[in-house]
Amino acid sequence: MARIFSGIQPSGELHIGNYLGAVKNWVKLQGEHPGAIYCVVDYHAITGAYDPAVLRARRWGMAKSLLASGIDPAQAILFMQSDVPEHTELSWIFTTITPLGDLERQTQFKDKSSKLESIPAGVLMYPVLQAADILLYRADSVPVGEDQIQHLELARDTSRKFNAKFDVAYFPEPKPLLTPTRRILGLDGNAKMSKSMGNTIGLLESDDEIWQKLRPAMTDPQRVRKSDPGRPEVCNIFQLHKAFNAEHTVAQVADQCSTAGWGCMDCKKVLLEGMVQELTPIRRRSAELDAEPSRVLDALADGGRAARAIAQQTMGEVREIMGLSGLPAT
Ligand code: AQP
Repeated sequence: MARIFSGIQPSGELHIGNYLGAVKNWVKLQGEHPGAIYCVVDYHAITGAYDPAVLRARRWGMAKSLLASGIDPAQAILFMQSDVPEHTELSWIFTTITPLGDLERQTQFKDKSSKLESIPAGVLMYPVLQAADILLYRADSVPVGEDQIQHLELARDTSRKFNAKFDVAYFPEPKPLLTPTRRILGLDGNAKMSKSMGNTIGLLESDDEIWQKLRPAMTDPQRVRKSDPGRPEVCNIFQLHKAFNAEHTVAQVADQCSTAGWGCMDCKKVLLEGMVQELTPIRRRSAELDAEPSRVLDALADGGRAARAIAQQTMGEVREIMGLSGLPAT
């Protein structure tokens, strides 16, 4: 059976892009693949400037939001990356087989580094640590959004290089598991919805907060007046309808938009209803966890122990393969 691993950075609040592109799929997969492994990748969230108090709150908030979204510690392993030091150990080993040019070619590195005056080496090494995150559990299936495909290619290359260098068939070649909502755009309708871009809808926002964001959100730019027929296929709001509403509602929205029956505000109100229906149980579970924080801490402690047991076994085998343990042959 496939071994599932995926991670999420505690670099901000869990948003509907993360949820639709990855986390909703994690919840589905945990039922089909007992022992699926999900990680809050806090070491990935420290490559830029940050405030330790904010990071502390975000690590906790991310773990809580994942549990509220439906990650079940009885089915899946949920843990904090920095609780399992083997991630950084394997990452160092992988830096010794990763060509610098492969890292410099990564789109995310080019984007992030172009905005920085001084580039921390961690920004360049990010996909090496990500390869270690996945391969430490010898995972072969990684549920992610579309933006992670290039990083996963690098993880596959790393696996191949390690196996070839030491003439073993030890690491698998991890494949992405994508959803139909693999790339959610931000409310500007241009860039990817992203924690760092401020164009998100948080999973725990109230109905009113969501509405205040939906009201000005970009629709079909050619639809100037309510009487202009819209083009659902180019409208970001329509894409969100497909993610949050049932097929018959989506069909009605498409019809009303393209015949100018509804204006964009009417359409956004129907979207709000669909979102509220999906997000209300998540917010309720989050409030329950706020009232009982030990449930989050216990889940992370149990998950950390289970993850570490697998990680230690892998590292024992890796050290053996690499000549980093044992006595010389006589
Ligand atoms: N807009 C998106 N649409 C679909 N999937 C998305 N994911 C992120 N944004 C979208 C997926 O969510 C998972 C966790 O992502 P991450 O937090 O580890 O990294 P990210 O992709 O860099 O997320 P953000 O929100 O854009 O964070 P920042 O701004 O900190 O860089 C991944 O599976 C990702 O594909």
